[in-house]
Amino acid sequence: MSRIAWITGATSGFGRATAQRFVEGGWKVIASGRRSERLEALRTELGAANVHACAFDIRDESAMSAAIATLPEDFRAIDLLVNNAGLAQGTAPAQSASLDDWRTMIDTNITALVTLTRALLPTLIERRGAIVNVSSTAARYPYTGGNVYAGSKAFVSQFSLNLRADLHGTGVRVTTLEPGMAHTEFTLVRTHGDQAASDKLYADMQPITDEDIAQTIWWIANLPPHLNVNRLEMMPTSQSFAGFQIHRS
Ligand code: NDP
Ligand code: 8X3
Repeated sequence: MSRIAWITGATSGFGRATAQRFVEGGWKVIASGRRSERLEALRTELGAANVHACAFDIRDESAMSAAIATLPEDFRAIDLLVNNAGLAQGTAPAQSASLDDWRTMIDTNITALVTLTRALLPTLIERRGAIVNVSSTAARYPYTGGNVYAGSKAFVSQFSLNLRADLHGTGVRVTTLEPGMAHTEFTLVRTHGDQAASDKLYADMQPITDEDIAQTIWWIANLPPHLNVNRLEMMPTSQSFAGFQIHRS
């Protein structure tokens, strides 16, 4: 019988590539996101029997509950939750950032993630399943303009490690995946649709691809059950670290 993964943010980037990888590997996928036409296209591409499309805003708790309650019988035994849906909004420093942007990131990257996780934990425990939470290098390495986005990812990383502690003895595995720069719609979303800014960021270097992430999540999820990857940080070779900044008067 096929194993089942719920992949959030499956309309684009990491989530879509991960859905493709898992169906290719014989799993069935619950694909969620707001853009229903993209979910339907994915379902057509990967086969209606393999994909259940769930179009809802992940910040809407009642829509999430309805999506869970109306899962088809053959998509209920969830073995893997990939908490991938998320976003950055803005790059302004804290003192001039938009509070609306901050709230959107907190509601999506933190509140929605913990809400879905809490709702699916009984099933995941019953199935001795797994959770992969998509965090970021921003969780660990501060940069100007990272503020609430980076803070939200630090939450995701620390929540993942604490989930591991709480789930001790249940057989449920939890991993926090912390990628660096990857070429998806991420920067387009972060800049509120500035294609030139997105193109410029990824120019003349080789970012991580969504397929790289899909292969990594596939590897994590298909390790033998006695192995748990706690935290996996990855970067493009062409990205590394810079020094501290110093203000001189
Ligand atoms: P994309 O913008 O390509 O994909 C983001 C996905 O999240 C989309 O499918 C989007 O679906 C979904 N999403 C966002 N907001 C909501 C919402 N309110 N309700 C439901 N779904 C939502 O970016 P990535 O693939 O790059 O991002 C995936 C994850 O990876 C994010 O958590 C991001 O923070 C993280 N990440 C990205 C990196 C990068 O450099 N690209 C590096 C490190 C981490 P829709 O808009 O249809 O709702
Ligand atoms: C996305 C990577 O460096 O833009 O999480 O924060 S970064």
